[in-house]
Amino acid sequence: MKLDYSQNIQWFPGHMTKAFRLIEKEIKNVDMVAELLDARIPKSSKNPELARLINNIPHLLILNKEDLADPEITAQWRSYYENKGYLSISLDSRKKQSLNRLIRHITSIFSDKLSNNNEITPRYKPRVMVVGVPNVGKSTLINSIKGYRVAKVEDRPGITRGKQWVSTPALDLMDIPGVLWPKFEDAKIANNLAFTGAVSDKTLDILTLSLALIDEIKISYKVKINERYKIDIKPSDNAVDVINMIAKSRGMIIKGGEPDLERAAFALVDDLRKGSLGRITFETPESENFNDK
Ligand SMILES: Nc1nc2c(ncn2[C@@H]2O[C@H](COP(=O)(O)OP(=O)(O)OP(=O)(O)O)[C@@H](O)[C@H]2O)c(=O)[nH]1
Ligand SMILES: [Mg+2]
Repeated sequence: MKLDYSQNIQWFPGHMTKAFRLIEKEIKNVDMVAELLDARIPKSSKNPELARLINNIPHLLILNKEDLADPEITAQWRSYYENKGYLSISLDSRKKQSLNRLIRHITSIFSDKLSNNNEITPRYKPRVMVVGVPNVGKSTLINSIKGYRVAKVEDRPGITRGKQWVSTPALDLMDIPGVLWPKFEDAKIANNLAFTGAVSDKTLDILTLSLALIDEIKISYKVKINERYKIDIKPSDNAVDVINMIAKSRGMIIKGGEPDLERAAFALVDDLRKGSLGRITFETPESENFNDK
């Protein structure tokens, strides 16, 4: 039996309303929106409100952190979105090769305007707004395109707090704070965003989150969990059994000899986020049936 490990995640603090208004206001000053999705959750990390704001400018979906996601499923998501009329690319925004591909991709979209550049008219440079959920890698991408650090990056959500234009030889990029949206369809989306680090851990109960995580991956990624923690999950084991097994196997014990489930939970969530469990994707286009542009 699958238990319900959803928790009431508080994920729309005041600064997000501000960030969303910033997008609304600035969208008329750009030629294109590049929306970063987390390749492990290409549905849950896609902003359902954004399409409404984008009129007649290209909307590129960048499936970022591809190094952490299952490559076959990433390819399926790209075709899924391209069939719906989006432009798409997948990458690891920390890598130079990825960025060269991205710059070529964007400049090809504006090839008409770029070919009109000549010595008399000023060089045309596409202005790109980089949006996405907190912690998805927007500032990392911008720093990589720039070639050195111009935007603050940390492995927790909520780092960028205001708008910043960054000018590079090929593109002008706008870095903005990460945004989530006030409404969400179900607890699964909230959990997916929390697993991958888009929601501040301060608002989460990590043990509850780890149980939901185990429930999501204990069948499809059983081998990876078994290998990582040197355990042997049986079909009858529930999430609580599994977190107990991880704690015991890792020698995480509290006074009185009981397994330290809290510590095991932190280790599991941390391993997932760092990629130590291997490449894991939480949703496939077939498993989803959602209304989209
Ligand atoms: N594995 C992996 N990690 C990445 C990738 N891109 C970014 N990161 C990491 O993700 C974390 C968050 O990156 P940021 O660039 O600060 O994310 P952001 O979207 O600007 O976050 P906010 O400003 O909080 O909205 C950092 O630890 C980055 O090193 C990627 O492609 N792969
Ligand atoms: Mg940032």
